Amino acid sequence: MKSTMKKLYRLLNQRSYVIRALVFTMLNFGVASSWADSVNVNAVDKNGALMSDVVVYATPVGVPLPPAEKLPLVNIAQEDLQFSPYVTAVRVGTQIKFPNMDKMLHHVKSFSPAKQFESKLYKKDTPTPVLFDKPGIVIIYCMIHDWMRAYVMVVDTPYFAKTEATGTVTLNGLPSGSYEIRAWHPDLGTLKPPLLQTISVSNKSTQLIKFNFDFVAKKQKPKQINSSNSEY
Ligand SMILES: [Cu+2]
Repeated sequence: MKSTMKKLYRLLNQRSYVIRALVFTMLNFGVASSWADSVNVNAVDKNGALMSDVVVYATPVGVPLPPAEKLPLVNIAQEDLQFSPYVTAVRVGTQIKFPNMDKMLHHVKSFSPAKQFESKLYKKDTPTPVLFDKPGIVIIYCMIHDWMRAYVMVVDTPYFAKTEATGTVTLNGLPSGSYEIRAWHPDLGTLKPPLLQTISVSNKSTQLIKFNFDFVAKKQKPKQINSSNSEY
């Protein structure tokens, strides 16, 4: 493969514009088709059941991260007296807004070292989005409804995803190389590190890896009052 590449690069130095254009196209095709790969990840609990709300992220080893692209504005709503979604994964530098879809007030607050913030009692006036500028786990509370929780995993890599009910995610577009793949679920808490596997991604391969958590995930806490009971 390497000697073929060398020949191609040598051809690039030729004078003929046509040959140069052709070789350039071949090289670009090679980059797109065989130098970027995907990793399929399964997350299962103690009983072997597939797990949702698992954040999976890949960090390249010994290679700088690609520069941050324009990051999307992310939403975590308060809806029917719950945060939705319950778990969110974002790259460092992402802004998140917290719209209130309910008819009552919420008071959103985080005490987490990775991001402390507070948006006091509000209804329709969505506060200014919050910038998540450090990696780490951020737990978000409502100071009025004590069962309400949201978790934000802020990661320093563009390669991340969250499992839905299928318990599976695919990380796409990983350039060849070594990666640390981590899997995190809110029930690990903030003290236990994410589960970790190191893998090597190479040409035209789709890796399949599995993370086994040693617990059964608790459900998002149910709301504890009837929304019509309270002004709040
Ligand atoms: Cu609330």
